This record gives sequence, structure tokens and C-alpha cells, in this order.
Amino acid sequence: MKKSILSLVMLFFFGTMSVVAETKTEEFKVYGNCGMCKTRIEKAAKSVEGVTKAKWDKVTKMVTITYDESKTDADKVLAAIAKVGHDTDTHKAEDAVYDKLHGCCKYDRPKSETSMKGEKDIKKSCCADSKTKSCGDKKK
Ligand SMILES: [Cu+2]
Repeated sequence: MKKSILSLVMLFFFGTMSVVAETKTEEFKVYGNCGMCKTRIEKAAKSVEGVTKAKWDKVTKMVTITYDESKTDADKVLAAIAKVGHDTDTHKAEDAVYDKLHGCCKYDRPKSETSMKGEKDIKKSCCADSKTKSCGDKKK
């Protein structure tokens, strides 16, 4: 008798947990510059199974992701973002991937000083005040 009550309680407990834990929305810092970065970051985040929403803010450099906790976690999403060239506070993009980014997407990296020479000027000329005008088109 005691056992069945216990299992009922357990069932209720886990049942409630799975409903609460279904989706989660979190915010993370993701380094980037312009509209092209936004597209790239959001696309990478959404490519992770379980992610339903991803929105990156160019001004605050924050990405807001909504995902199914039973399918994925923030770590995987940030890893996917880093994979396409954007540093986060927990995952760093590979230098080789970063180097291939469009000139105006070469954000100031938090640490690495390598591969920064000469890139700042390009970035300033196309990204500083023109919003997404020149940065947003998908030239390759
Ligand atoms: Cu960009």
C-alpha cells in the first residue's frame, strides 16, 4: 500500500517536472558586428535540434534562445554558434573560421590578438555607421 502511494507521488513529481522543463529561454553574449552576423548566428542556433527560437541583437550582442531542454542544451547551441565563427563567453570560434568571415563581420575578439592586423580598418569603413546597408548583403 505504501509503495503504491509512493509511486503515485513520484509519477506526479516527474510528470510536473517534464512539463515545466519542456522549453527554456536563455540569453548569452555572442560577439559579432552586423546584419550578416545576425543572420549567421541565428541560423546556426536554429540548426540545432530542439531550438525553436533564436534572436541576436546587434546592439547588445546578446542572443536569446528558446529550446526544448529534453532535446538540447545551451552548451550545444553556443558550440554551434562558435562553429560558424562567433565567439561566446564559453565557446571560442576557430581562428580559421573567423578568418573566413566577411570583412565587416570581423568583430573584436575578446582575447586572441592574432589575425587582427589590418582588419579593424575594413570593419570600420563598412560597419561603423552604415547600419546593415553594406554589411547586410550576402556577397561572398
Ligand atoms: Cu557581420
